[in-house]
Amino acid sequence: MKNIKTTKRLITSALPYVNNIPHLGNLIQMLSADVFARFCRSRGYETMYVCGTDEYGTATETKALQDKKTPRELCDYYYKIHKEIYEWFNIAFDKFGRTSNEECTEITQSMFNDLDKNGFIKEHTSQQLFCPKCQMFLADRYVDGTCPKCGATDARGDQCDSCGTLLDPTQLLNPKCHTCGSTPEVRETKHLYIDLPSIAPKLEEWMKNASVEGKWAQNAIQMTRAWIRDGLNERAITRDLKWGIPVPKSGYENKVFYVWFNAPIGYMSITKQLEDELKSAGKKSFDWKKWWLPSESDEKFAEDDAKIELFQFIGKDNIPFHTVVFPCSEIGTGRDYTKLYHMSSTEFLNYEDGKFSKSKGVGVFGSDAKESGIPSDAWRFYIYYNRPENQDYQFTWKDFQEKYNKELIGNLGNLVNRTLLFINKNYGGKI
Ligand code: B3M
Ligand code: ZN
Repeated sequence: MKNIKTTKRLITSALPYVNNIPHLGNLIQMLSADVFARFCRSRGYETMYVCGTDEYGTATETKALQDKKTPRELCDYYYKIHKEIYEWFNIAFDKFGRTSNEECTEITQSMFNDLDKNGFIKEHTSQQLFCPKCQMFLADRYVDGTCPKCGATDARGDQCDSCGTLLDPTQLLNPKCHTCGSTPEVRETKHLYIDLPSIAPKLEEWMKNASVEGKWAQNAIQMTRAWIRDGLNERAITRDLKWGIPVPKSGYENKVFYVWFNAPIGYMSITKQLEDELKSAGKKSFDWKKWWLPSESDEKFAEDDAKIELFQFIGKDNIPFHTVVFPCSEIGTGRDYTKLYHMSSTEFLNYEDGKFSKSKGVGVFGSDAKESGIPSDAWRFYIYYNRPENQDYQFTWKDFQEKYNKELIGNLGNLVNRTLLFINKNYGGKI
C-alpha cells in the first residue's frame, strides 16, 4: 500500500529565457528539481513539478529583430528546442509550459489589480529617450551611443561593456535608436512602481520564520537579509516594449509589464496551463488554485490538514527576485498565495577555465550534450554529482571522463552489479 502524505509538494525550477539554446548551467536547476520530484513521488507525496520558458522582455525582442523574426515566431522556435532538449535529459515535469499565453496574462493582471487596489502601486514621471521615427520610448537596450566615462563608442543604454559602468540611457553621448539609427529626444514619461518599502515589514516577518522552517540555502538567507537590511526601494514594473503583458490601467496602453514582474507568476500560470489543457482534451483535470491559492479554491485536497510546501530551484543570480520581490507581490495582493517554503539556490557552474556564456557560445549546450554520443544518464549523474551547492564548480571534460569511469561505472555500477549477482545466486533473484 502506498503511504499517502498530507503534505503536498509543489516544485519549480527557474524558467529559462527563450532567446538561446540552454546550457548545462540552466540544466542544473531542472535536473535538481527533477531528482527531488522523483524522490517525492516515490515516497508517496502528491507532487507537482512545473517549469517552462520565460518568453517576454528585451532579450526576446532584440533577438527577434536580429533574427528577422517576430517575437512570437522566435519563442515558438526556441520553445520547441528547449522542450526537446529537456525531454532528451529525461526530465519528468508535470508541465513544461510557457509565459506568453492567456493564463499568464490573466493571473498577472489580477495580481496587479489587487496590488493597485491595496495602494501598493505608485506612479512616477521620469525623463526617457523617445525615437521620433519609431514613435516609441526606448528601453535601455534599444539605445546605442558613446560612454560618458571611457569614450567607447559601442555602449548600450544600460551599460558600457568596455569599462563596465552601469548607465542610464540619457547619460549616453551621441545616442542613437538601436532599431533605426535616428537620434532620440528626451521626453517625459510615466511608469508604475511596486511600493516594496511599504510591504517590507510584512516581508521581514514572513522571511524570519520561512527561511528557518524551510531551511533555505545559506546564500539565499544572506542575500535576502542584506536586501532587507539595506532597505527596499520602489521598483519599476512597467516597460516601453510591445512584447509583453498589457498593463490594465489607463494611460499605459503603450507599455507592458516588466518581464521580472510576470516571470515568477509564470509558475502559477503554467500550472493553470496544465489545468486548461487537460480540460480541453476532455481529460480529468484539477483547479490550479488548489496548489497556489488553496483558500480560494472550490476543490480541496482530500485531507483537511493538507499543507503545501513550495520548493524552488534557482541559480544564485535570481535569489532576490524569488525571496524578496515576488513574495512582496504575493503579500501585497492581500490574498493567501502559496509562498516559498524551501529555497535551493546554487552557485555557478563554470566551463573549463571560464564562464558559460550563451552570447559568446562558450560552454556545453544541451544540443552538444545530445550529439556527444554520451547517454543522458551519464550527464545527469555528472551534473547532479557536482552540483555547485556551496561554491562555484568547474566543468571540465577530463573531470567528466574521470567521474564517469570511476564513480558511476567503477563504484555505483559495480555495487549494483555485485548486489544483483549475489541476490540471484543466493536468493533466487528474490529478496
Ligand atoms: N528567466 C532569468 C534566467 O534565466 C529568468 C529566470 C526567471 S525565473 C521566474 O536566469
Ligand atoms: Zn528609431
